[in-house]
Amino acid sequence: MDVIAKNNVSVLIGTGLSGRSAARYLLSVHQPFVWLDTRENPPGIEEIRQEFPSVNLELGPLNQDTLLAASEIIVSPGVSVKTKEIAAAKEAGIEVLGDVALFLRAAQAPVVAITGSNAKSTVTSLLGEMAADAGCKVAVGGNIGVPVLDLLQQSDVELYVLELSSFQLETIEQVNAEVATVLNVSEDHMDRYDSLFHYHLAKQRVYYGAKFVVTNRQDPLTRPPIAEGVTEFSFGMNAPDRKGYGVLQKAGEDWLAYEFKALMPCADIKMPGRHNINNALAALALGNAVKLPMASMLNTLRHFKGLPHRCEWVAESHGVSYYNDSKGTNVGATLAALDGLRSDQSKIVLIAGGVGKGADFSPLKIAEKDLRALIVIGQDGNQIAEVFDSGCDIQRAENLIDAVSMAKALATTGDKVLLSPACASFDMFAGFEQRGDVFVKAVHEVLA
Ligand code: UMA
Ligand code: ADP
Repeated sequence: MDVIAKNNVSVLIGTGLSGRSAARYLLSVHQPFVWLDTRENPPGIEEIRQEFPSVNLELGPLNQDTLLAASEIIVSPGVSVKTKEIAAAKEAGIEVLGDVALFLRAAQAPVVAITGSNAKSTVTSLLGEMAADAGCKVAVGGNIGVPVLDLLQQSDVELYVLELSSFQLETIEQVNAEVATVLNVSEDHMDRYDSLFHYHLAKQRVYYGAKFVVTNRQDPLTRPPIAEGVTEFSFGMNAPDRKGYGVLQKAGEDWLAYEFKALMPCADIKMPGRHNINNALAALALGNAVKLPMASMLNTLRHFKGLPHRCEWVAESHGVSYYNDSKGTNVGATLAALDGLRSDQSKIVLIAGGVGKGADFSPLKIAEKDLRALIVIGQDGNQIAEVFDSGCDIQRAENLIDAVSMAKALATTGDKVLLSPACASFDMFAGFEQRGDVFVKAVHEVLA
């Protein structure tokens, strides 16, 4: 340990977005570091060499001696802390942390910490918009795509709204958020976690040190293990109870409500799909905890139309609407999208498939009654097809343009065509954005 203290050289692992952001931060605070990436030739390495000419880079399999000589190890979220060499360094007493922990050490404003298997980006952006609309100087970042350390460059920030993934939470001891939430928990990243239990444990870390917590009444896995001394608000699509946000009936209409008070008709929410009512309620609960004015938050709900690739309305033709939910990358997300768009009067043609990440697709079976047809694509599409028997028409497409043409032929007036793959996209696309863009283009081409 003495040697470690004398060296005072950090090791940074990962040359991706967060790694680069951390490297800039370490240089700005004059902290010496060695920069590692487990890949011999990580993407963008030439630009990195140009931007950081003075940094010592070690590429390829992790060198145990380099790690054991570190004063601390800063690990990018894409690299598991269970990696043999990192685990051994931790065992030897070296602190292992991530860019979010570095950020939390330096941040000077309250933090809203948002995690969950699904809806993180939607709720994070919505809350960011609510805060900005209320005149608060807010900085939004994290897993949503803006590395947290970049947020420190913004001046006079009054509130940080952070989307945190389970990967990021693995490397934080205490988040100490003003308010923290686990929005929902369903299976994801089973290629990185031993079980749902371990994934759930990582998510629960968001609550460590929180002043307020926001939980989902309809998902017990979102409850913190011990909530003593912490004020808990809840949200859910059912009638709210004490400190609860939920849905009440008023004059035959569904209204957003807090405790017994109806706030606004759900129909006034601009975001599409019933599942977004739940997201609106979660954002209201978080906003309330950081004292955003209710009237202003409700106004935001009237104009915030949601993020692209999340149940995004694309087009309508012959009474059939097309939705792009390319961000539906796991079973829970696709179930929420199907439930959000379902109606007793019509059916859904679902386009699904891609890289399954070791998921169990059987929960999708519950939606069979709502499906006009299932069109599978990609590497693990057939695994999804196996879940359904004769309840709906099942076809296989080799690409999205064929899938959309098939969907058009199968849908009847009033139906919805939904791309919500329940899978990652990397077998066919660079990411969910590209998959969604290709789908949107295919819809316009097929309908032209
Ligand atoms: N990698 C290696 N060796 C390394 C470092 C990385 O093989 O030494 C690989 C990883 O396994 C991964 C890829 O490189 O496949 C990128 O990993 P990274 O840690 O460098 O990722 P960043 O570019 O820094 O982006 C990360 C988040 N990525 C991951 O957690 C994988 C981004 O979330 C996040 O937006 C960004 O930091 C800024 O905070 C993306 C994501 O997919 C959107 N997140 C997962 C999700 O949402 O499901 C958790
Ligand atoms: P994340 O950042 O957690 O991936 P997003 O807001 O990007 O979350 O939404 C991803 C997908 O999750 C959406 O495309 C939709 O399929 C699904 N989704 C949205 N809201 C919910 C919800 N409340 N519960 C479960 N799934 C949801």
